[in-house]
Amino acid sequence: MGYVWHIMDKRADPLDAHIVVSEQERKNRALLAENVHLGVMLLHAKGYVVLKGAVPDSLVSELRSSFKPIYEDNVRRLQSGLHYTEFIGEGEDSASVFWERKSRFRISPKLKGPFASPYVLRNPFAEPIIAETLGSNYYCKFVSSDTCVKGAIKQAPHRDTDFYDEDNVRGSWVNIPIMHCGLHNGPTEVWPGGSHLWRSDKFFKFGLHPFIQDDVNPTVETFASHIPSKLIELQPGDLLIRDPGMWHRGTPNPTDEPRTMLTIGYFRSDYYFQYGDPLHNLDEKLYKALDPSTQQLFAPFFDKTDSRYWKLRQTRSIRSIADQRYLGYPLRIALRVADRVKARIRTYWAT
Ligand SMILES: O=C(O)CCC(=O)C(=O)O
Repeated sequence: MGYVWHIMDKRADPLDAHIVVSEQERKNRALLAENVHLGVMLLHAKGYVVLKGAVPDSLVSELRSSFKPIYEDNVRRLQSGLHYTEFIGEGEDSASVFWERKSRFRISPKLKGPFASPYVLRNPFAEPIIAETLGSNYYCKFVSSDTCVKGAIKQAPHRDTDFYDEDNVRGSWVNIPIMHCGLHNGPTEVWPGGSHLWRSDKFFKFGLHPFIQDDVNPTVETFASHIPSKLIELQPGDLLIRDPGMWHRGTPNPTDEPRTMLTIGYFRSDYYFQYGDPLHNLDEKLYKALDPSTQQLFAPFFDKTDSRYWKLRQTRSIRSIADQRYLGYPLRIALRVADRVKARIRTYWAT
């Protein structure tokens, strides 16, 4: 078989076996067919796949140096009290939109400079794997990032999307480390091998709700402790594709240096994911300046004839009220109550 494996020695953990993009594949900007097939099957069966050498070193350096002042500016805004981040809030002229919870920053950069590179937005090596998984007309709902700083807690194991309860997965996440995201600085822990394909009925019946991120979730934690997990190490140049349904969590970063990876969310064209806002990344001008291959990923949000255009604006209107610190309070309470009622109804139907 022509697969290229990255195995340190014969006793190595198979979960450390990744697809290494060869020199020739890099030159052709395309994976060999057998690596595409392997990538699709790993994403399908294991829940994630790592492509090594999928992002040029020079681009990673540029991403890192461009991200640094954005992060520092956000920290300044946070420390000065100018930015109320439980709900997103936005500085109009800013290079990003962000929120922070328990020492984890979610920063959505504007898509210009290195952040607009096709290697970031529609990576040529990830593209055929995602297209096979989601259908070739998949779209991008957000380009965000996960920056974990000292003080962050170990998150509860969680899914980023609801149970599928059907045959199709609905999305794929791409993580691009802009630095060494190793075992030393808060690696992502994953529950590989099918957790994304688990169905909801027993979970709801027994009160296991795997949707809490930045807090504890003892029932889910106990359950997850009986199932093998893996801490994922990512080097600059690596690209991780993962199923947002795969159970995972962020872990603490004990170092003084913030750990950042970009997180990009893609979805099947027939599924609308509520979270994420491409207008945090793009306005009309930035959208028009995108490379045509990447522009298409965001087209639903700039085309008035597409229902996703209107759904996004409707969500934005509700959020603009909810985001107001005092005036939005009743609406925030109502939304939380609605979530709880929904969870109760699901538990009721599952029992
Ligand atoms: O930062 C990480 O390693 C993962 C964060 C995460 O899983 C999340 O916030 O959903």
